Amino acid sequence: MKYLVTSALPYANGPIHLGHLAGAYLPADVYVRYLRNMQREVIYVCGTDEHGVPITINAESRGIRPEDVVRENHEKIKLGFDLAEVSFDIFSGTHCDTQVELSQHFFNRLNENGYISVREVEQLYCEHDKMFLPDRYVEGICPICKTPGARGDQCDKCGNALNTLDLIEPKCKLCGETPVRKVSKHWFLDLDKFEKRLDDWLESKTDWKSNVKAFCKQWFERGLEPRGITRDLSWGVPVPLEEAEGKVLYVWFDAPIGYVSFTKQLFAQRGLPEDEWEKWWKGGDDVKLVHFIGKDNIVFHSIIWPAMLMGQNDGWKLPDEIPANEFLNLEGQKISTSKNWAIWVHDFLERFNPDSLRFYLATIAPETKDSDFSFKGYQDTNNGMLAAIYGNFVNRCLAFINKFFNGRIDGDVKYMPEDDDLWNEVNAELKTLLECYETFRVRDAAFHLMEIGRIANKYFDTMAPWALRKNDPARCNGVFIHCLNLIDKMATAMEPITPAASRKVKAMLGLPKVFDFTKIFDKNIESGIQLGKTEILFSMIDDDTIAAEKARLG
Ligand code: B3M
Ligand code: ZN
Repeated sequence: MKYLVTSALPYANGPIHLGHLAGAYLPADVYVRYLRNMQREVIYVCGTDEHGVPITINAESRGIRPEDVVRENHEKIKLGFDLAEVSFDIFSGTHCDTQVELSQHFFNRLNENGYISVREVEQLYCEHDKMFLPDRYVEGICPICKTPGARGDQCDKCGNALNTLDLIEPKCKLCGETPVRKVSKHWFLDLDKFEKRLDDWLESKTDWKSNVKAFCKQWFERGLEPRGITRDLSWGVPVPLEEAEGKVLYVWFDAPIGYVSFTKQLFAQRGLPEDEWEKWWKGGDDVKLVHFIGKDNIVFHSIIWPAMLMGQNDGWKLPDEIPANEFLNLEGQKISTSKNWAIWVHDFLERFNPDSLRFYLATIAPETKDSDFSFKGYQDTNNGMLAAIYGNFVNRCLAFINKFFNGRIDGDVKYMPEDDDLWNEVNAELKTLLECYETFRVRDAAFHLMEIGRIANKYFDTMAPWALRKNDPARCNGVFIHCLNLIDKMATAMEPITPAASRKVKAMLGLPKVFDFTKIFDKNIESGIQLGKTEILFSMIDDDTIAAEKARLG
């Protein structure tokens, strides 16, 4: 079995915040690291989503080109992911030739296979700017709550989704003039033609998360209808038809195709044969395709994208798993980039340890319902769990061995029956932990990791090696061999969530930085071990630091 894992493509219209990281990237990265540690074949692909109207509006308002907006944000997003140690095999972007080629191919196949229809649609047109105005290019008075400043697609005041043509006194956002109504031709994906196949397919996914199932059910109850997949814009993938001059594919049509383009680019970079990517995307049951997303992307990944894949009629895989997460709030409020109620990943990680952020986000992962990031929670998790349980165990053991044994455990070793009890308990936790990783339960994984830390500290306290050192040196050695093996197990087991700390611990133990889950129940350390240099794993976060972070919000 091969694993093809993706995370939702972040829009190249701004940096990513902690809500993004917690929803679609950290859980995927934990899963991917787990798979790699299980020695399974896996690729993890992602990149920025670089088309769409918000990017062109942003560019126009700043008097720069969409390319520039994209490049600037791609760099910031990538920096955030690098600092957070999200381990993509490739992080590309959709504004590229591979994407144009593949997206046009997808469109053409759907068209040839009879899944695309054409319609005339009435739209607003600006005579001054000589262009059709996509919904976000129009502002006016909301027809529902009568507040001025409503956008063509939505009124922020009353929250209702709007139809651009219903806006009262619509104005072009570019020049302020009143647009006229004009008919434009658009192409539609006939989703209705996939209704039965999609429904059967979704029905077969009995173990999928309930949020995904519930969302799809609503859609089927309303009935599937053709969806517009073209826009009157110049920024995007041109519609590959002569009569569609000046039109591009809707950003949500080309975005998921990015997963395929990036796979193709990845294998090209690796110097593999041209058709390698097809072995993955058309690899049938040999491949498990897993899309990690936030809940706002469910319909695109579980209905529209599968329809696009089905409609190719030539052996494309359908998603096997769609772990969709709920949202992360911040200090009890919805994250809002416009109100500056957000924490930017690239900025935050200039000041904080990525492992402690990753671990805290794992403990509050919004898996079944929205959850809340609080600075107090972050501080408590870092200080009370990572530093006080994991860090403390590592530190107390290594400090003792350094102080009394010069960093080396040597000579006779005595083991006792209670050591077996220790390992029975620890191995049971490890077994559960692997199941959590396999089934995308990051929150539970973090819990079981701390359980192992608690068991380890309890063993140390009960064995009281400080007394054994004088009375029974061989038993003291035995206890420390177990403790060092516990440290080694924890470092291995925690790698998917706290990779940097795991690398540090391996170095402190004088071991190679290998995290092999297929050998997780074997013990690596015996008498004769020489420790490497020790360092602090997690430092405490104090109240002033937290107060300063809070003051930055809003
Ligand atoms: N860029 C939407 C989002 O970031 C979109 C995801 C595309 S995944 C193919 O919410
Ligand atoms: Zn205008």
